[in-house]
Amino acid sequence: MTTTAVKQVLTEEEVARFWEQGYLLVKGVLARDEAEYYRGVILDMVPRDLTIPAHWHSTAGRIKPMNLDGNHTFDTPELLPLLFNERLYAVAAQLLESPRLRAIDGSLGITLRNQSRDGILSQTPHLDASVPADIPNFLFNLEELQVGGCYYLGDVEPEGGGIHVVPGGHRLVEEKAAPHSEGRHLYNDWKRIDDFPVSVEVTGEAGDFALLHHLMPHAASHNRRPRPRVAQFTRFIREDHPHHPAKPAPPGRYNDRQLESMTPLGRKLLGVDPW
Ligand SMILES: O=C(O)CCC(=O)C(=O)O
Ligand SMILES: [Fe+2]
Repeated sequence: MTTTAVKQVLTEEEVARFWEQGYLLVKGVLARDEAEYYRGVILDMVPRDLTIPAHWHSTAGRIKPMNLDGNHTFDTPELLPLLFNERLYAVAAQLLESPRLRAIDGSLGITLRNQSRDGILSQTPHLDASVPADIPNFLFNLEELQVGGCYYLGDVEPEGGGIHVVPGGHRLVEEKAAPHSEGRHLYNDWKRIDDFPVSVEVTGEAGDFALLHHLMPHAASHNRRPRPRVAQFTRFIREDHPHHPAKPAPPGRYNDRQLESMTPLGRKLLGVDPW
């Protein structure tokens, strides 16, 4: 077992802002040309005749590629490195106060220009917390925390389909859930947060990462700009997570090409090698 020190990549001010606001735009996680590369890989998945495969999701201009088996993780050798970006990992390790993390998710989203007059949001504000919905309440500790969000693989200007968040909303979730015996089940298991303060759009540049606390109410928004918003979602949890304790990747989980694309850090974050 090796112990790796947690590198301090965020300033004290950024760390304080994350805990206060519940989100942080991490600038320049990818270089602009890297972001453009991943953007191209994802856009090339869309059939050029715009026939959207029946097993993909498509809602209000938001296209979510899916695998045939219903899994939303895209871990091809081309996209896999997004799950083990060194800088983003260092940010997550600093916030989670542990170097021993797992990287999860790997889902994708393409938000097309959409003139719907049906409000600003294309989703009800919700949580995707790292806590099973049958658990009575959150623990509100670092072991249970999940930090994650989306890489912006192109500039996201105002009304460009940026993710919406409620500044400080994670603290409001805790305030409501903590004293309640069934806090995990409020707001329909936190899938319909309908009376929280107004949300704001997280804008950013190609290569930035919108990082959210897992108790941050958030929602997708309509894209009013011509260019699609292309995003990849990555999340981090600690190896000692109370509900998802780390297990090694089962033999055969990754093929040779996937294994070749993994760095030593990637192998640990994906459970191929132990920490
Ligand atoms: O695409 C976005 O900006 C957010 C999507 C989201 O939160 C979700 O699909 O759970
Ligand atoms: Fe979500």
